[in-house]
Amino acid sequence: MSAPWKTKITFLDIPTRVSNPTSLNTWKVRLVLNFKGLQYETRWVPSADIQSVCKSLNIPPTGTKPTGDPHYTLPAIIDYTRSSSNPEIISDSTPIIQYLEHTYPSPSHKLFPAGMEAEYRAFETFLLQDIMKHAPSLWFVDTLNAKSPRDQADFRARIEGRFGKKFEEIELQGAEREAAWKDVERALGSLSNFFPGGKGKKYLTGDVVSFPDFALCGFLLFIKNISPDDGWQRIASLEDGKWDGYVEAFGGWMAVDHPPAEL
Ligand SMILES: N[C@@H](CCC(=O)N[C@@H](CS)C(=O)NCC(=O)O)C(=O)O
Repeated sequence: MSAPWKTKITFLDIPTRVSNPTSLNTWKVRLVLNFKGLQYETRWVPSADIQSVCKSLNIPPTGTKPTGDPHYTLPAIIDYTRSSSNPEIISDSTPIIQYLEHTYPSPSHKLFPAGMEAEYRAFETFLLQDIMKHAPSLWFVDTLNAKSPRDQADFRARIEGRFGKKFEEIELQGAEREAAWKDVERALGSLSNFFPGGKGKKYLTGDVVSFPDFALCGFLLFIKNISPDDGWQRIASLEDGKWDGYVEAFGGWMAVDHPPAEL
């Protein structure tokens, strides 16, 4: 879908040492930027620099750390389209997508069809709580390995501080790991309960893409990019390759405008 807007948007994403970005939250926004055909330029910000860069650009924090300090995260966008001196500055993936949808709507395609708000919110909570709760147990080592050497040191120190144990001891092994995977598979298998109208269709809610699809595809791209030979193989083998086909349906919206500089 190509848009009539000539936008000037800076999109802040996190570089990795694998061939693609890996953050599910930044993918969610990048997919929407591409889907809407908006012009943007990626600014690559190593995760160790997120706080300092966000502060310097007046990007608001998205939460509060357990210490009470503000928590800065990516994605964020700075939209200079309407004003180069007073741009719109937005953080947090869902508010960013709501802003993009409101500011650059398509007359023929609503990402948030009316009346679906409660389902969408419940779905986001489900994705974060029922699936991403397993990230430390199943995917932290792959996440660490995908980061640049400097970000690896930063991530390791933060995670070990938060969990109070060595990084390598956080992931589950053996039967416990298998049980966690089974729970992820169960959760993925139950997705159609949220959107019964999408059963057997191309996207979650039916034949056209809508907001929850970008969130789900962001998660699937996270796994596909951090663990192409293990985690992704496992997900891709479910339900006769359903998730592989699902991600393929986003192929046109996965472009990365320019790669990160040498890490
Ligand atoms: N609620 C935020 C969460 C974003 C988030 O957690 N981003 C991660 C990357 S996937 C991040 O920036 N982490 C940096 C940090 O925790 O210091 C959103 O949906 O955008």
